[in-house]
Amino acid sequence: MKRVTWPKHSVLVIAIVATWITTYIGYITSFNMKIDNMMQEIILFMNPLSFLLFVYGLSLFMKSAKRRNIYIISISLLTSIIMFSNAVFYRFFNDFITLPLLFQTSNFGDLSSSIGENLHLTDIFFFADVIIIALAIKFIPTSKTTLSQRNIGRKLYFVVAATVLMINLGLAEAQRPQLLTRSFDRELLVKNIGAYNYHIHDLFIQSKTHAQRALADGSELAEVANYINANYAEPNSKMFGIAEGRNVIFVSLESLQNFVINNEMNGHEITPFLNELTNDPDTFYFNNFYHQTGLGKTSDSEFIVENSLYGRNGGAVFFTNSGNTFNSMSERLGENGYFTSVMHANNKSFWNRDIMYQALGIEKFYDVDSYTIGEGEAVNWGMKDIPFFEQSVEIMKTMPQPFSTRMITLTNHHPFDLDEEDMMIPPYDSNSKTLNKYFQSARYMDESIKIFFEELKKNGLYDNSIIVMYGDHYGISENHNKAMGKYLDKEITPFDSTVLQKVPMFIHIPGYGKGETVEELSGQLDVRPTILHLLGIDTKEDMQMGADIFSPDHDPFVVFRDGRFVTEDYIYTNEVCYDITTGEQTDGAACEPYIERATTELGYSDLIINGDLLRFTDKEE
Ligand code: GP9
Ligand code: MN
Repeated sequence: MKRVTWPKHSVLVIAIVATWITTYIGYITSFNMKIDNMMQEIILFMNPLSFLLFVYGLSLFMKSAKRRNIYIISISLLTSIIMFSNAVFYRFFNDFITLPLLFQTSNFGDLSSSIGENLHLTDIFFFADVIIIALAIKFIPTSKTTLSQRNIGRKLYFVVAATVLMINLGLAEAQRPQLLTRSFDRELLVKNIGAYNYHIHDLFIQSKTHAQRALADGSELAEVANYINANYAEPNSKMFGIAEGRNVIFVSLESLQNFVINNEMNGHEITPFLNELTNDPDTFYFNNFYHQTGLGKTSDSEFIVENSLYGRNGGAVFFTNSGNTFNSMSERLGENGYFTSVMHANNKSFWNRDIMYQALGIEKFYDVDSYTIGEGEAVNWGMKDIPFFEQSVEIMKTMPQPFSTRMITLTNHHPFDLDEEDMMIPPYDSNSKTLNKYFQSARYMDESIKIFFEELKKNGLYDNSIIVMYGDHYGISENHNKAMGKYLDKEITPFDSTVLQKVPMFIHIPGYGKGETVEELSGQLDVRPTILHLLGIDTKEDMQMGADIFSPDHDPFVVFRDGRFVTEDYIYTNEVCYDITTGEQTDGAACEPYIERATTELGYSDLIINGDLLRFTDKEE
C-alpha cells in the first residue's frame, strides 16, 4: 500500500505555527504588558511571526532533510530558552533581559538564592513547541526530495517573510513613532517588534558599544583631560558652599520652554508661580539657559546634568552606554554623605533608567511602584504631577538626610492632554492642537510646583533644602512653527528656533535673600559644577565639560548635540552664522573659530563615552 506523505515543508510550517503560538501565549501569561487598543493587540499577536518566518526559513537552504530537522529543532529550543529566561527574569526584575544587565552581576545577588521559588512547573509550556516539532519530525512522513530546484518557492517565501516584517515595523512605527531610533523602552520594543527582534536590536546596540569600547586603552585620556582642565572655571568664592549640608531637590520640568515664563496667552498668565519666583530674593532665575539634549530627550537631560557630558548623537546614551563607568553628580554626592535617589512615577525600564541609574551610582529609584495612583489621578502619560508631588513629599520624609533627589514630572508631555478639571486657562487658538493645549498644560505644571513648595513647607523639608528646577527639553517642535509664529507674532526662522531651545532654570535657596535673574549664557552641562560648588563640593578633578555659571571664569558658549551653538554674539544653525542681536545672517567667518571648538568639544565627549574612558580614571579600579 502506498504510504501517504505530507507536503515536504510540513515540519517547517508546524514549527512556525507552534513557536508562534507558544510565544504569544508566553507573552500574555508571563509579562504584564499594557495593551491599550486593538491595534496593539494585533501587533503583539503578529510580531513573533516576523522573526520566526526568517529564522525557520533558513532551513530552506539546507539540502538534507536531516539537517533541516536538526536546525528547526535547535531554533525552537533556542526560542523557548529565550522566552523561558525572560519569563523567569521578569519575575525578579519586572523587566526584559538586556545584555548590559547580564554583565552587572550585582543584580544577581538575590537571584541565585531564590531562583528555585521562581521556577514554575507550568514553565514547561515554554517548551511545548519543541515537543510538538519533535513529534512532527518523528511521526509525519514527508517526501524526501531535495530542495535544490525550489528557488522560486524559496524566493516567494522570503518575499512573504519580508512583507510580514515590513508590516510589523510599519504598524509599530505608526503606534510609536521613532521607536527604533530612540528605543525608549524595552517593554515598548517587545510589545511592538517582538521579544526576538528586540533581542537582536539589543545585541546590535550592545555590540556596537563594545566594539568602540574595546578600541580604547586610556591613552586618549590625556588629551581630553587637557582640554577639560583648560576650561575649568574656579568657583566663585562668594558662592562656594552657600548651601552646604542642605538637601538638594532637582525638579525636571517636562517639556517646559522659557518662552512661557513671564508671558501671557490671550491675557492669561501661563506660569504665575514660577513668574513670582523670578522676582523672589531666594531664587536665581536663569533666563539665558539652554537645554542640550538630543534624541534621548528626558534621559539625555538627566545624563547631562549628572555627568556634565553630552549625550550621544544617535540614540539615547541611557540605552547605549549603561555599562560604562561614570563620575556622576549622584556618585559625588553619595561620597559626600548624601542619600541619592530619583523619583518618577513611570515604568522603571523606560529609558533604561533602572539599569542606567545603577551605573550612575543612584542609590534608590522610586518608580511607579512607589506611588498609589487613585481614581482620576492619571492623565496623558501616567500619574498627574499634583498627586505625584504630594506623594513624593511623603516619601522624602522617610529619606535619610542630607539627600539628593531628582523628581521627574510627566504631565506636561506631548500631546499635553489634561482632564477638564485641571484646565485652569482656556486653550490657545492656533492651527496647532499641540500648542493650543501646551499653555494649559504648562499652567497645570506651574500649579503643581506651587503645591509642591507648600507641601515641603508643611512637612518641614523646605528650610533645609535647595530646589533646582529646569526644563528638560523643548515641548513644541519645529512642526508647529506656524502656530508659534502666530503666538510670538513673527515668522519663525532657524535663528528663532534655536533661541526657542531656551528652557528656564531656577535655583531656589530658602532664606538666602540675594537671588537675582542671571543673564549669563549657559546650558544644562553647567548644572553639575554649579550645584556641586554651591554645596561646597570641589570639582576640579572631574571630567566635566560644563562650568560653574557663577564663576567669573564661566565661558558663555553653549553647544547643542546637533552641532548648533550659541555665543554671546552669534548663533550658528543650519550652517549659517547669525548675529545674536539682530537675528540677521552675518559673515560666516565670525562663527569659524567656534565651529571648530564645538566640534572638538562634542568629539571629546563622544570619545569619553564611546571609549568608556572614565573606567581608566575610576578610583576603585
Ligand atoms: C518618561 C518621561 C518622558 O519616563 O521621562 O520622556 P521623554 O519622552 O520626554 O523623553
Ligand atoms: Mn521629557
